[in-house]
Amino acid sequence: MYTKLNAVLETVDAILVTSPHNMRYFSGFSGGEGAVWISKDKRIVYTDSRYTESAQSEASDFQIIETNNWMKEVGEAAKCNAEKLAFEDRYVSAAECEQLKKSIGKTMLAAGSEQLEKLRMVKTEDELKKLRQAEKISCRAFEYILGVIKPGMREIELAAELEYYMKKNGGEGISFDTIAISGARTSLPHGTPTDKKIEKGDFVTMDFGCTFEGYCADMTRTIVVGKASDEQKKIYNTVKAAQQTGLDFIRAKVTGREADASARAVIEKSGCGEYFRHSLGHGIGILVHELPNLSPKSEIVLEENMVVSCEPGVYIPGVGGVRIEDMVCVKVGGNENFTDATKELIEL
Ligand SMILES: [Mn+2]
Repeated sequence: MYTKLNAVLETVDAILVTSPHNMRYFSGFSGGEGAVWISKDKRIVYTDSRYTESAQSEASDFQIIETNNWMKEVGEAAKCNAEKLAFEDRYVSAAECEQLKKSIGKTMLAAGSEQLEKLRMVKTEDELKKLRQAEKISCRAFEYILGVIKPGMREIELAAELEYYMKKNGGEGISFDTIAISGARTSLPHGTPTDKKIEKGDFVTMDFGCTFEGYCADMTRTIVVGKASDEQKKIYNTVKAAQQTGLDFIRAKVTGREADASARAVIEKSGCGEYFRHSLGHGIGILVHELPNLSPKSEIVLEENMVVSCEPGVYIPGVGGVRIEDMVCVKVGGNENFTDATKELIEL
């Protein structure tokens, strides 16, 4: 992936990568501690003795320098080799930035986070395989959990069951803290699971995903425990129709804003517009939230092999909410949906 940085190296002499996810993406090194230096003629992983061996095998195209003070080493390299050094301005703390400035002397720093993030938007076939697999394991976890959910079960148990299943079935970790909420609490778009017991008649919303070889899954389903009321059916069907409209719209050459608007129009028409207050979706890769955003402000034009979520929701305070989320790969003229779990209203 470091070859993707050639475009950035037209504008700066070297790039300093320090966030764990970008170190892994651009060099292969997954230890997360240290720094990666990439210039036209040098590729270096700086890390300490705990990671030397894994760095050597994971970042085989890179020189590995074992050090307890990478900041000092980078400073020396910058002084000799770089007038202008791009760094991850969104991940370096103010204190580290001060230290870095002292260490590199007259070398100028250039903000690089946004450029680096944009390089990750279009996925390779290998990345798509990993994302597909992560989502597949997560979909199987959803099917498993349908046989487990019962009135009296606590939200936190439900979250634990989902995570346990995913790790037992090929997931290496979780993409983010599992959301499993029930009843009126489903009006909280990002509510965290509590010891509230699931009751008959509750909506249950589960937003979750595992990681597979460093790549994140992300999906959401809402079900009803017991018979759905007419109001619950109405909310569910509105969100389902909006989600389908978004899925039918997402393709190469449309903007994130247009994709968002397509699904939002369906919810607005139903009279629930004020209850859909987040954006339609986001990019997914080594981070569960990355570019491009599908939001009213996003002018990014979608390209083939970007991977995005499509996740409209309606959340009515005091009543409850529904979100349905799939993860799709943008194609010319349409998209490939990685999420194969049913969206029929499930009444358990
Ligand atoms: Mn999501």
